[in-house]
Amino acid sequence: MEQQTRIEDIGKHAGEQVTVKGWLLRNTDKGRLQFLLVRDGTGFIQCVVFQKNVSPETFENARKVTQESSLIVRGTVRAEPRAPGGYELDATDVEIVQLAQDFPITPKEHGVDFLLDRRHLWLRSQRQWAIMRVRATIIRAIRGWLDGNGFLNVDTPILTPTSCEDTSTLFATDYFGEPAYLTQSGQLYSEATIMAFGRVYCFGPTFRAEKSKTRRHLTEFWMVEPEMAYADLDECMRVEEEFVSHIVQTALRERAYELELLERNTALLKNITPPFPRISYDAAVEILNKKGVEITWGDDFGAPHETAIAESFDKPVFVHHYPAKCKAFYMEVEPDRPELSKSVDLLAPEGYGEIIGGGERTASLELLEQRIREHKLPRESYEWYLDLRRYGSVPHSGFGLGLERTVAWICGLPHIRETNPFPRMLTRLYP
Ligand code: NSS
Repeated sequence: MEQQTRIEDIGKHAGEQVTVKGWLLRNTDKGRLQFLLVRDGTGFIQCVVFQKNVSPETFENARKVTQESSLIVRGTVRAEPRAPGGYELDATDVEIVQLAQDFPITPKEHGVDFLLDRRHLWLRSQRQWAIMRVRATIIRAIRGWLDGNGFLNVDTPILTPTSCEDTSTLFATDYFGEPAYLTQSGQLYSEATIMAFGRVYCFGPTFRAEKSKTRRHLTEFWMVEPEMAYADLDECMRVEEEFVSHIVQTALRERAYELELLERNTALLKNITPPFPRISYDAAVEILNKKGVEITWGDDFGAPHETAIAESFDKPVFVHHYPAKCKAFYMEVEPDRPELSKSVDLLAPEGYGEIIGGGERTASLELLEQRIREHKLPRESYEWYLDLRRYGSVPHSGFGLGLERTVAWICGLPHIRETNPFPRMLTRLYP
């Protein structure tokens, strides 16, 4: 096949003849001049087709090519400071690979359900392109930071016999006559692998049958979960702030063009550097009381609470020491105040809410057995997990960062649905 130049690399070929293989995003007809905005997956370039410089066949192709037709354009790269990427292509040849008819997503406004039904086509838009490129960079930043800071990637199963979080959000399936559940979190398994490898992380899809329709919930989302042996709650927060700052700064550095396309106010993100403010649950309740947001001590925070707390800070804020009764069974307790757990959530600014949940895990066998009873969990299924407290139990901590919520925040998106290539929600399993 004829070699193609990626639009991303077009700047290296100024003045040269190149071949671009892609699709037509849109065109402008100026009579003897045709402007074709072409995308190839790596970027966008305006191709200028001037009637007097090309064959009649090429000019006719440029005139008749429709939105989302696949095409090959040959021409010379010209620096053009006013063009978005800084370059244009003076076309000498336009070849149509397939002429698309009536592409359903036009530049006019469409409703979100219309677009989600056509997600397989919607992904081709400039905005979705930008979001997925930021997402991929965030994934690379996540792995890069963990790999470079002593964490070993040890993945955990997706089909599991038990729950890790709230049993009411389990997706059940039939495993050769036995019930099995899609994983809600790899945490319990990572607690096993740290005893073999010290510091680990798992990173993959997780599932929750969330019955509520919100801007922050998917039923299938990706979570990265670092877990650390010999680490307390303080160390957990220290790692989180370094980790999140690295992710944000990498996205700013490597995806400036995409964030500009998304019209993201990046000044707010430049500020995301360690340390992050830390407040206790008690102090958070005080902030809410002062602001007149209704809350009873002991209740978990919902989205409006999280937004109100985060408004007082211009960086993500740690809220630690939640009441034990609003957190999962595995949380360590605070010895001086046993009604509190050694838990910590990280709340993102600008109303994005909780992006990380985590904390210190119960090290004691007796307390864990008691919690399993209190939460009415089937003890047999957790026997292996109890072994971790029987054989060399140590203080340990970890956390889970929701990829899609992080992408929504960094891209400045109003809803989580655009952060996943094919989002799964309460009323959506298609396409
Ligand atoms: O339920 S979490 O708060 N915590 C855990 O699952 C722990 N087992 C993680 C750990 O310590 N290893 O979920 C963690 C994060 C949360 O802060 C969100 O960012 C994200 O996972 N999350 C979600 N994102 C999108 N949709 C849904 N439904 C969702 N639920 C949690």
